[in-house]
Formats: sequence, structure tokens, C-alpha cells
Amino acid sequence: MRVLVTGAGGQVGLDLIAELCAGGHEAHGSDVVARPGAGVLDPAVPWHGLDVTDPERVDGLVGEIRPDRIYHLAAILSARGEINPQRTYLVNQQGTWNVLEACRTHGVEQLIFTSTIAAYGPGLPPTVPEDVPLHPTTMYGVTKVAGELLGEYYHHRYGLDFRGVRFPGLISASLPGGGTSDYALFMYVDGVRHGAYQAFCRADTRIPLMYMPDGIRALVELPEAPRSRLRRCIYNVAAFSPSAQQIADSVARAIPGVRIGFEPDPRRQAILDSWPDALDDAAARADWGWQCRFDLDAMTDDLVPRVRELLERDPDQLGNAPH
Ligand code: AKB
Repeated sequence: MRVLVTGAGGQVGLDLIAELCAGGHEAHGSDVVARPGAGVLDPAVPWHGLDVTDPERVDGLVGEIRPDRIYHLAAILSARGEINPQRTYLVNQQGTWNVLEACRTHGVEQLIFTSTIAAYGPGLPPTVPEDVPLHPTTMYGVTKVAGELLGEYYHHRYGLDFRGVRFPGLISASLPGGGTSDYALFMYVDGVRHGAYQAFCRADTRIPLMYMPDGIRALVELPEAPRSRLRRCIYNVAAFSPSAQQIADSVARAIPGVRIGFEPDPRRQAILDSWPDALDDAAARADWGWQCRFDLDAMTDDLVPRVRELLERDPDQLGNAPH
């Protein structure tokens, strides 16, 4: 199967492409950022410059490649998105519209969309299913909700096989992209690098999190499920929901002597407080057999050696912790 990935240079895209190639698919990466180096991306994978806000370029590329499936990952995340909400609207909203239109015009069979816990807003029960009132407080969340609804419209109106997941904050040994959930990853990165980290949230902050290999598996399994078994287009997928203190404790178990403190930043704390504690993913379990494999400590055991190895190779590879 020929697959195009938008926003492929981000946190999810490179791992996803590696998994798609391992599964025998012809994967094409696309992004505004330049092609990553050979150590990060298989040189055999085609890479295309793509600004999703440019409708002609999106249309031209989809017409040229004629993919069977598109993974639309291109987006500006929650924390970075609040620095420039206007640009975030263009990339996330106009970009999704452009990709949907290209799917319609060129008869792309399937579009996979990555939504997020940021689709939710304050005032909900601690554990949320999919169908509750959605009143996100960030432009990222607003555009993700709109993207979900637009995709469902194209599914019903034009027969596009539109599917997607609402992801928890994803954690992996790769450069994060301006998310508010990044405090979790930087406990590991700065824990290894500096032996210390000041998180920008309170110790009792609790949001849904997931280790990237589970996230990638969700993106590979959902598209393969028979459509007749799916009762909806967008599914919650859940893994674990530790408090920030519990993550710090897990890191300290793997990196003895590490010092993790908490210095809440009001702007990012407000975003974190607006998200639910946990996701109810009963629908994904029932309809396509979704099940996460990593809990917090299993993630820590797997992640710490990976972070260590990456930082030994290139101390700047994982970027700097946001303050
Ligand atoms: C973010 O923090 O913005 C993302 C997300 C939760 O979708 N990681």
C-alpha cells in the first residue's frame, strides 16, 4: 500500500514511517522541515517538501503520489500554538481542510487523523469517553475538534474512510514539538543529561500519557480494522495517567540521585488543568481490539537507556527543556 505522511518530521512521523516500511508499505514522508539525516530516516524513503497551508501544493503532491492512505499528522501543538494562534489556525485548520479536499479530488481511500486530549476542556469528569461536550481552551484543541468534525463530514458526504485517535500526551526518545505534555519527557531527558529537572507544572498534575510504541501501534492497527466493525470515526486510546510526582518517582527509580522539582508556569498549568485526568477507551477496545502494552514503569525501563544512548551520540538531539 502507498502511504503519505504529512508532518512526518515531527515526534510521531519518523517512528510511524519506520513501522510502515517494516510492514511492507511504500511510505512517503512530507513536511515543511528538511529531510532528516540518514541516521534518522531510511535514505530509501521518499521525502517531499510540503506546507499544508498551500492548497495547490497539497493537491499537486497528492495527485502526483496517489496514495491509498494518508496519515495527516501536520499540526502545531498546544503550547507552541498559543504563541501564535493565527498561524496555528492556518496550519491545523486550513491544513486539514486542504488535505481533506485533496483526498476528495484524487479519490484517496483512507485518511487517518491524529486528535488529542486537548480536544477536551475544563469541567468534565476525571475520566472521559468520546462523546461529552468539547470546549477546548487552546487553538490546538479547537482546530483538532474541528478536524474531527470535518473528517466525519467527508466520511458521510463523500465516502472517505476517515478514522482517527484522540491521543494522550505521547512520550518517546525524540525531539518533542512544543506540546504542554513535554514536562514528562524532559524529566527523562534532563534527568539523564543534567541529573535534575524543574518541571513547569505542579506535582499533582495528572493527564493521560502514552509511550510512543503503543501510539504507533494504534496508528497501524486502527486503519486495518474492518470498517463494518467501527461504530465511530474518532476513538480515544488510553495507556496510563500518573501524577507528575509519580513520573518523577519512576524516573528516580531508573536514575538514582536525580533531582526533580516543580515550578508551575501559570499559562501551561492552566492548559494542563483543562485536560481530563484519564481517557475511557472502551469503544476502541470493543471495536478494533485496542490494548496498550506499556505502563509507566515499563516505559521508564525502556526509555531511559534509549535517551542515554541518543544523548551520548548527540547531546543536542533532544532539544532544550522549555522554561
Ligand atoms: C500537547 O501537549 O500539545 C500534545 C498533546 C497532548 O496533544 N502532546
